[in-house]
Amino acid sequence: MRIRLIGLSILVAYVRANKYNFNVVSLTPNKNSLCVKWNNNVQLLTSSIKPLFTGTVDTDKLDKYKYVICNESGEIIEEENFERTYSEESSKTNEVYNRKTKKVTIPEFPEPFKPMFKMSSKKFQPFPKDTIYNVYAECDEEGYNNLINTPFIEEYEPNQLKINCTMSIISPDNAYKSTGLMHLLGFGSRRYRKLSWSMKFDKKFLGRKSIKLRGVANDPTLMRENLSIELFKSAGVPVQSGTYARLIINGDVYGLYHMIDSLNGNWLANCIHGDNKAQIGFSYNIVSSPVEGPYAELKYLGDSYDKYSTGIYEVDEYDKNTVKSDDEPAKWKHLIEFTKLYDNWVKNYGDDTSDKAIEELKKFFNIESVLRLMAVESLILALDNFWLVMSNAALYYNPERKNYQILPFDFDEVMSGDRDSVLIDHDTYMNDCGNWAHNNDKFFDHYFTKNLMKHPQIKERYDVIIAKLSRETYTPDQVSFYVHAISDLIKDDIEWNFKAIDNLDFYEDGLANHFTLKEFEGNLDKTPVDYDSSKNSNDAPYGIVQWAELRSNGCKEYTKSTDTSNNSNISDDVDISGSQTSMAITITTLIILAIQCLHFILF
Ligand SMILES: *[C@@H]1O[C@H](CO)[C@@H](O)[C@H](O)[C@H]1NC(C)=O
Ligand SMILES: *[C@@H]1O[C@H](CO)[C@@H](O)[C@H](O)[C@H]1NC(C)=O
Ligand SMILES: *[C@@H]1O[C@H](CO)[C@@H](O)[C@H](O)[C@H]1NC(C)=O
Ligand SMILES: *[C@@H]1O[C@H](CO)[C@@H](O)[C@H](O)[C@H]1NC(C)=O
Ligand SMILES: CC(=O)N[C@H]1CO[C@H](CO)[C@@H](O)[C@@H]1O
Repeated sequence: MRIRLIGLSILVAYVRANKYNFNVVSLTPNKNSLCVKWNNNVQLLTSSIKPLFTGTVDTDKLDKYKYVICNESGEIIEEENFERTYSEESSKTNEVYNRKTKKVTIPEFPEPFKPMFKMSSKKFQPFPKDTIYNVYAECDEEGYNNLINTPFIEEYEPNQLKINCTMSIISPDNAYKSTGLMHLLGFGSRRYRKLSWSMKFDKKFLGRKSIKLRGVANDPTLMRENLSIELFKSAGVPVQSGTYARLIINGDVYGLYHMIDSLNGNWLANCIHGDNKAQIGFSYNIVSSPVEGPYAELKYLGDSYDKYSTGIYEVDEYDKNTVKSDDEPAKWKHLIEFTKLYDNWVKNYGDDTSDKAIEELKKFFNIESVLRLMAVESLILALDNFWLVMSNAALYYNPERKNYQILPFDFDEVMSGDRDSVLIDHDTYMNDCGNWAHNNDKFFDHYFTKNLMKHPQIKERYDVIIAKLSRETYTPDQVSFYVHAISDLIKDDIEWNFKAIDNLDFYEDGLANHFTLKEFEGNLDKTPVDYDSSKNSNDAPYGIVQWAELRSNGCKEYTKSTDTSNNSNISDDVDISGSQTSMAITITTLIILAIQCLHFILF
């Protein structure tokens, strides 16, 4: 009898009390708690990894619910403005307060050329496509206050302080936490109050040791840098992957950020060489100061490293197994070698239009890769990058191929027309997709790119590349399709993002923008955002689709008689898909076949 009673009570409990799990990210985690509300019940959630709050509700039936901001005793302060429906799926997902959980398909751009690099490895994959991350940091208070109040120590001297932080990154299906260091990024970007940050982790995040959080504060669409990177990728140019993230540091809510990989040794090993343990080579940042100069022109300046270490180049990565950190000559060796090789090539083959000139250049330089890079820069009209001003790019010595290549980064002055740059001819640039960057020699003579493009075969290959990109990839239709898909993903965060600036009560002379949701939407398509000094520091003279239309039409016109039937790479025609295993399988198959033949002949 006793046994039966227990059995019955278990049965009753089983029928009546179900468990419902809730996981939700707070966007005000330092101020208040979160609760879940259903029917007329409210239950407090708890947080072990901020800003994620979790909890389990025991009740017989729960269908509709909401998250609410509440205080520690469960008193409601604010409610979400929509109702959610409970499902198996929602119980396993980290949801976000006041953001609908949605699935968005982000389209890919056509890739008209042969891939040249792995771009990822087993341990280092591009970020998942339809995710917005939630990044939260608690940093050493004193160091943090120092950075946000004085991003520049002197007028042109960036504050390089590194601060200790505990960082967590919450995605729909994961909650990550690590200690590490943070510092401020960039030069131009630290003029904005919506500061850009670097995070270095003690424990890897998705195979990464560090990430950059870029504020993209000057862009009403927050998409120009994302789109630029996707275009480089579609052309097969190795470039850092990215995604979007909401950022909160020490309770300061910064808004929506572009979270991207940093160009470092780990990225080089995984994305150029396709293996997290690969030996890496040497990378040098190319740093010019437009418009007065000095410019890093990749000119040979003699064999002494101190001619190069004047600020126009920076040694970024080198093989730490073979080179000691204080061995300056060894660290600079490859930059000097490259400029010398190129100098010799210009002297010996500068006026040689035969194929021999190309054969010789190919021996030490990845021509194909730089031409693809220049074609993309041309389409987006990159005002602060390699071709126009020799900046925001790196020269990399690739030890696997034993040649040099150019790697691009930082695209925050793109798709906004010529902005009256004195380096560009305002009247002709729109339809000029070959010489637009070589229009003004007054400030520097574009020694590197001019000598490259002087060769008819190289120019011809460049024309094929830009002809194909402007017809197949960077078309108004493809671009429109792409930006609207991203808009579906981030639209609900846009107003929150633009308003966040008013709650950052530091760095008062930092530049600030107050774009609106309407401006965001219009500027995706064909509506410019005019300059309004009463609320903004920036304008956006072309919509993204509008720019794609004007520029791709200009480049189509420019290449209207280009024959694109020969789409062969001019250099580095390697096959990166075939792995060693498939090679081994082929060899085994051949051996088996040979044995069978022998067998047939002999018996
Ligand atoms: C929560 O709010 C209620 C109503 O405002 C207040 O009485 C209570 O003290 C608050 N509890 C806490 C822990 O702040
Ligand atoms: C960070 O914390 C570690 C350990 O507490 C300490 O040794 C180090 O000096 C700190 N670094 C900074 C930049 O404050
Ligand atoms: C651009 O955003 C989309 C949507 O989040 C993402 O799938 C893609 O990886 C992003 N690309 C970059 C370079 O940030
Ligand atoms: C095709 O173009 C490549 C690269 O420019 C060149 O090396 C090759 O000779 C061309 N092939 C033909 C058949 O013209
Ligand atoms: C995709 C593509 O066109 N790849 C070509 C690269 O160049 C070689 C010859 O130089 C061709 O065989 C490949 O087909």
